[in-house]
Amino acid sequence: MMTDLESSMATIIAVFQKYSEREGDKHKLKKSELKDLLHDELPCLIEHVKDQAALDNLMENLDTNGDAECDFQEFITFVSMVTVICHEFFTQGDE
Ligand SMILES: [Ca+2]
Ligand SMILES: [Ca+2]
Repeated sequence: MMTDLESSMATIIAVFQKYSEREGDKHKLKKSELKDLLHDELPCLIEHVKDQAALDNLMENLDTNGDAECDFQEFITFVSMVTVICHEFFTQGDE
């Protein structure tokens, strides 16, 4: 029996793998896989990543080791950033 947090972490890993294993390196997201993931899993966010230039820019920012792919560590950094922004959004005005 997993806790909510444990199952959330397992879900993030499963979502990453679902897209990363589609093409090329099974453990990394190439740009087209990242695009599909954002499109299907973060539809609100993709509103801001409409054109190719915005996607290129996002990939460049995520790809901290410069191998032109997004590995799990780079992905989870991105997910935490987005989660922090969501948290701020939902808690603003509390104080
Ligand atoms: Ca891949
Ligand atoms: Ca990378």
